[in-house]
Amino acid sequence: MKPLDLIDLERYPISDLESAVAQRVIANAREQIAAMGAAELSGFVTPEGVAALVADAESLAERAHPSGGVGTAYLELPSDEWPSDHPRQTWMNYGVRAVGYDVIPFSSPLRQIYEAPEVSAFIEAVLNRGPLFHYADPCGALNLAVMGEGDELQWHFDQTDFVVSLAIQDADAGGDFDVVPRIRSAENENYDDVRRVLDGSHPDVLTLEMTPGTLLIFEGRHSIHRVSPIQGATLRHVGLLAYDTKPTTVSSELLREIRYGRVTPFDTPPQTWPAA
Ligand SMILES: O=C(O)CCC(=O)C(=O)O
Ligand SMILES: [Fe+2]
Repeated sequence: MKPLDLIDLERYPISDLESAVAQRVIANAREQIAAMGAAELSGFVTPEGVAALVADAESLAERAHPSGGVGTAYLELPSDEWPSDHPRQTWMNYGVRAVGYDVIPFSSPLRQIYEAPEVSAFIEAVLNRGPLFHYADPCGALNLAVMGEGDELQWHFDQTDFVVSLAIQDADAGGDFDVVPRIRSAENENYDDVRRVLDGSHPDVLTLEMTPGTLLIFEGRHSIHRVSPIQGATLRHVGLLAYDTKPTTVSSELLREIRYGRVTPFDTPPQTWPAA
């Protein structure tokens, strides 16, 4: 299958962005982002495409590097000046396994979708922030995030302006993508409301469906979000497609070490998993 064969081109005619249908899809996605910080494009990948992505994810999952521990909503070490009950000092558990870009073979349908120029052009049109580039990090540009029983991602704000994710497989229970849209802004941290999210008393938590095949374009810098703990034996698979408005941005070596267990990427995707 070619990458565009995996995508529902009738609903999402991304190879003809000037068409009336594409223009409507783009306008609708922009409205969703303005209202809730996220555009949820359900059925972006066809059921046959999802089946191909699931088979691929199942074969890649054993290569995923596990990381876990505790983190804060701000993804940084808090300074001691904050009181111990402050959101910046609130530690939460996380656990996730990641397959890095350098390990994903050229034949992977996930990789083919990421590398299809039509997909990038469509996302660029929706975000409307000028030219977009594939993230330049050899490990971080494209990830398969694998989450199993007990894995979760703590409430956090992203350090990037946007994240594009592709839902591949749901867990039996849990693994929901929960979000409180636009809870903070560049001018106002709104710690009182953030505290309510962290202690479970915030009234306006939205759960986004993320049915397999959904493409989610999400602005996470100002919208706090989490992945709730996974229950059951079925793995949750999500593809994370990274872009940047600059062509040269890469991850720090520390982040690579934590997330992928190595600093130096493979030159080409290895055919067999190297011994540890
Ligand atoms: O796995 C997901 O659905 C979201 C991941 C996420 O929030 C992140 O990578 O920052
Ligand atoms: Fe995030």
